Amino acid sequence: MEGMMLRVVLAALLTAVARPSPLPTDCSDVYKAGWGQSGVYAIYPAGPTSPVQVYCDMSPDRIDTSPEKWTVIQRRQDGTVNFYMKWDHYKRGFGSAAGEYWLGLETMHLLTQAKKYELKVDMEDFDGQNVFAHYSSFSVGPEAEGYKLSLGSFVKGAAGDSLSGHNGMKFTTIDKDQDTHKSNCAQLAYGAFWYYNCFGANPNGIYTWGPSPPAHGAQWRSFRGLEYSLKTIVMKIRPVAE
Ligand SMILES: [Ca+2]
Repeated sequence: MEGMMLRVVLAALLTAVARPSPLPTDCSDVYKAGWGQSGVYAIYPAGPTSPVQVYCDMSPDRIDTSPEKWTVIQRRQDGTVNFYMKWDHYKRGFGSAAGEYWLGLETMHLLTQAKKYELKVDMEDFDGQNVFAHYSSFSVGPEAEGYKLSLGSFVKGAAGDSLSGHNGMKFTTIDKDQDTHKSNCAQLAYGAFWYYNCFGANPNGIYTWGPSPPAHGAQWRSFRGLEYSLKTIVMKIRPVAE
């Protein structure tokens, strides 16, 4: 009897030790852990030894006012961070989660293989117009497949759909050409993205404060066209159907 009791107690102890720690993998988890303010948080999509700084957009939903729990994966807002970077930077991420940054393709892959996410792209021009484009799903494949983009359907948004053409494309940087153009679109467009031949959206293009030479800015074709670099552009994801 005593031996059996001991085994029961040991089993209970082992269960307690083996239970995974409640480290957040995204901003939805951050919110569930009790943090409801927008700001910079650490998430752990690759496990407890690999924290990643991220900006969580907890701004209230316009309809039911509950926080939206978006995980920001890319943000341009003032031109302070150089986005004309090479493959290794786009793989690992760069910039500051408190300002402009790119989360990193590997982290995007880890996040989006673990849960199904939707994507919203917020943008603003220098005339104060705020628009967005919302997509039903967003995921990034493994590095072995070139971090291929899988994008769901365009749901809504006054920005219009300038991203669907990028669906199924591998990621291209100045030093890794995986696009369908005979040249390298990252070199032609001064950016890095899931280019095809070449793009409808160039959110990582050179920050040029408004009017820009054709195909040189942070651009969204169906909003301000390809001769205008936006004031802000933010890509953010959250789990579908929560
Ligand atoms: Ca090419």
